Amino acid sequence: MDTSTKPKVTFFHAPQSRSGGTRALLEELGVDYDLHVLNFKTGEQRQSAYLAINPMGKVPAIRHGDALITEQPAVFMYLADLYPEAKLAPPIGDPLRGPYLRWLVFYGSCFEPALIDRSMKREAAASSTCPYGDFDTMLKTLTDQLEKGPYLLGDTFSAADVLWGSALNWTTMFKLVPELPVIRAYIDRVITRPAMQRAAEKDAELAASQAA
Ligand SMILES: N[C@@H](CCC(=O)N[C@@H](CS)C(=O)NCC(=O)O)C(=O)O
Repeated sequence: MDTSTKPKVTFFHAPQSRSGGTRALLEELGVDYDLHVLNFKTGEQRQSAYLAINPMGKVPAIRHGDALITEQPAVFMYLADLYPEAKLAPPIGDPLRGPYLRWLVFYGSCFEPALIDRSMKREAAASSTCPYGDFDTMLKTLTDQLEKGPYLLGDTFSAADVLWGSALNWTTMFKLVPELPVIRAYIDRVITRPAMQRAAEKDAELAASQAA
């Protein structure tokens, strides 16, 4: 598709939140977008204008033409497919397409629920019924893949690494995930990329301007 004919994406974002990963992806994609900043301190995400975008009152969300997309894995898949020239999403037919989808969805369906149970010190459901099995199995599944490296898809850097690199960065910082050497090395590999650094700097500026 010719990029010039695509409607511009509107990105709904709050600084220093989960939507930071989407900001990093947009920076990696190198595309122009409209930024719509929400102020969590004033509860803007719970007001009717934003609930019409995401009834969950959560970021990230994006609007593209008439399409509204929420939930990080869906947002990542949508954006990386929308801009194929950036080569951050293996296309259908590529043997890496399946693993790529797997790791994006694993984030939302296994990692996040496991993380929240752990942070709340909640007893998880029996591993046979729990969506993530148990925390250690979930984490080992991830770290076994990272050991193969350098990225989740081996030598191919993808949008999945933007999501995971960003998420592991804040979750290790908050000590929700152990900072194992394989995890630390992966985070460093991802977050030192120039686009990731630019996104982090812009986000810090935005947080400072909201705090002022
Ligand atoms: N399942 C959602 C979770 C997003 C989420 O939890 N976002 C937080 C930011 S860290 C949020 O918007 N919280 C605002 C609120 O719930 O009031 C996703 O992965 O996109």
